[in-house]
Amino acid sequence: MLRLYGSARSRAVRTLWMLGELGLTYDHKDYLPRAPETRTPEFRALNPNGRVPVIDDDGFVLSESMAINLYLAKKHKSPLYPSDPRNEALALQWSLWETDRLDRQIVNYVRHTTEFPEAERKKEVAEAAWKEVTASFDVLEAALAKAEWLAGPAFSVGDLNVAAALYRALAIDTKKWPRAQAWLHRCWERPAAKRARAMREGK
Ligand SMILES: N[C@@H](CCC(=O)N[C@@H](CS)C(=O)NCC(=O)O)C(=O)O
Repeated sequence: MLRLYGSARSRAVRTLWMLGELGLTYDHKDYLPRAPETRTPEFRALNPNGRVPVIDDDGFVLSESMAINLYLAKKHKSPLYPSDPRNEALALQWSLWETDRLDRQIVNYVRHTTEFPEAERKKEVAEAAWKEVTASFDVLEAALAKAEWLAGPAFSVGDLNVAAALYRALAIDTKKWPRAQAWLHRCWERPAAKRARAMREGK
């Protein structure tokens, strides 16, 4: 049995999107980040980092949202997993790039401009984060000027991983990067993406 630990209101939304693309059935432990259930010895045994998402696939335990999606797509021989080694490498490249260049940066930017209560917002954190977000969007824009998708001729796990991680970018002004904006919306228009988004937004 496949089990997913992690609420849609966490990076587990990325896994939920992939599970939807693959049409898999799974047991969902809908744990919020830092919820008491993630502080138990049982959960720590699954992920010593105490973070979500984590999957348990018939005893194979895996954390890190990007790795989980790459694993699931490959294991289930999904067309979303590039068969060409170069496109496979590009899917890895973009997943790792996002984790390094955008993941925390976009979260910090949105938290410190809108999500946190005003008293907790730090202008200098938001500004530093925005600098990195804009530089990364420039990179994405340039890549999408050369190709419609990030890792080959069609939508793939590379696009899914980056677009899913950019959930918060759906709510910010990205018109300075028209190709990246259009690509992001193309990705999130997919039925599995819409379902994951609805779970996150409680619809
Ligand atoms: N790089 C990890 C990050 C996981 C992560 O930071 N998850 C957050 C929720 S989105 C969490 O569980 N935080 C709990 C904590 O900070 O203790 C991934 O992509 O899976």
